[in-house]
Amino acid sequence: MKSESLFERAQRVIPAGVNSPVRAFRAVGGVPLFFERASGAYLWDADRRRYIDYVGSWGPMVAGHSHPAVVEAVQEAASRALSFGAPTEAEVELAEMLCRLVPSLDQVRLVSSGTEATMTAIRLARGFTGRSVIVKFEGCYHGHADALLVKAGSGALTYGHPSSAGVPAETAAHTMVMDYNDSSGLKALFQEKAGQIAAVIVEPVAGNMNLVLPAPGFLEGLREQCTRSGAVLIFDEVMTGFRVALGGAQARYGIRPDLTTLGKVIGGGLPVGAVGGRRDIMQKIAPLGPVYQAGTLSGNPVAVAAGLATLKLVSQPGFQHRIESITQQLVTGLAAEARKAGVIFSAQSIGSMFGIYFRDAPPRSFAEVMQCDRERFNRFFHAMLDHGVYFAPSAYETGFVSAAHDRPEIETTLVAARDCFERLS
Ligand code: KE4
Repeated sequence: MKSESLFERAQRVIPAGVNSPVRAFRAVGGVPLFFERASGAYLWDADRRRYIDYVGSWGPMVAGHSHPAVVEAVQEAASRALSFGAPTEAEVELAEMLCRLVPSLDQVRLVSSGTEATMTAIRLARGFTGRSVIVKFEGCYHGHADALLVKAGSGALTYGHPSSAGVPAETAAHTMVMDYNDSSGLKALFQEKAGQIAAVIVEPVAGNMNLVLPAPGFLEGLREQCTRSGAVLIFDEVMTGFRVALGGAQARYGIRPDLTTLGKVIGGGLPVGAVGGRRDIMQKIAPLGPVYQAGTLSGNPVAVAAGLATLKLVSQPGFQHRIESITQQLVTGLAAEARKAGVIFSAQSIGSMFGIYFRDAPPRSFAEVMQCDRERFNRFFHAMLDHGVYFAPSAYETGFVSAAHDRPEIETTLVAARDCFERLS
């Protein structure tokens, strides 16, 4: 296999042969696939084998791979310039579109990744409130900024510990890690530490411990506690933005965060992130205010062109409804095939995101995610890969459907799943 020889070559010059850990297939075992081409719902690997793609580059490819309108926009922008390091009309147009589509955005600052967006949101919240403590949730991932690579402390109300080497304990000490969907725990926390909390950052629909939906009242409780205490509520919608609904999870659940971070879809596959929200908070960012933030390629014209073209496609009438319906057909079909084969399995979807679980019901918390049968997922992952169906190479990742997926792709996936579930039972 060409992927094998490429992987050997890659490992000589790139740590673990990959530029982002999850790509190394260490969670599922085996040799990571090296891809060469993508179009619509499909990928082709270095051996020219075709796969139906349910990773979608971890979210960005919501319109389908290499959509002609996006490729054309990128080519046109690139033919004029690759980068200025100066303002352009296109980035104003993108900022205006984001403020129009996402209810809570008064203003927005473009950056080049989701990590940059969340790192900036944390610094903004601390600069705006003058407080230091950040609250996050077990199982939620917000990129790899030091303050967010923190795992739960020993007691429910104790400060966090680094979840990565290289993060100083003093940094982690300002971050508290709570249980996702634990509204009562949150109330206790605010009773004890309200005046110290700069911000709560949350994935309003969790997508980094597989897919976990917010329990009724959880997001409302966050909003209420933050309003009452003056803490900044940050919705990390890097993944959920334009996937859960056109205006993000905040539009679907009717909750108005103070800051929102975005990424993935808004770059259409090229590097774009964004942090935005209440004007009074955004006015604190340099060069207007004392909170520094900068980026050589922020608002890059080629990346912005890809993002604008993608957002124009996702905001077309009927786009969200159609992609949500296809995603529902996928998860309903998978659950039916597993039931027929007698395999303990469940699945759910929201918008164009879906979760598959080797557990009798979709998990509602990090602890329940840990009850999923990971070994069975890994066998299912490889069996489906042999059938030309590419799921995320980890039991703890969300799946993504694009507008290019239709009945033929769903049917092919379900026929493959039927065989794989039978082999598992
Ligand atoms: P990036 O820095 O990778 O652009 O974004 C970080 C990030 C922030 N917030 C949320 C909710 C995210 O899901 C992410 C990144 N998501 C992962 C997928 N689980 C990216 C894949 C990877 O790390 O290679």
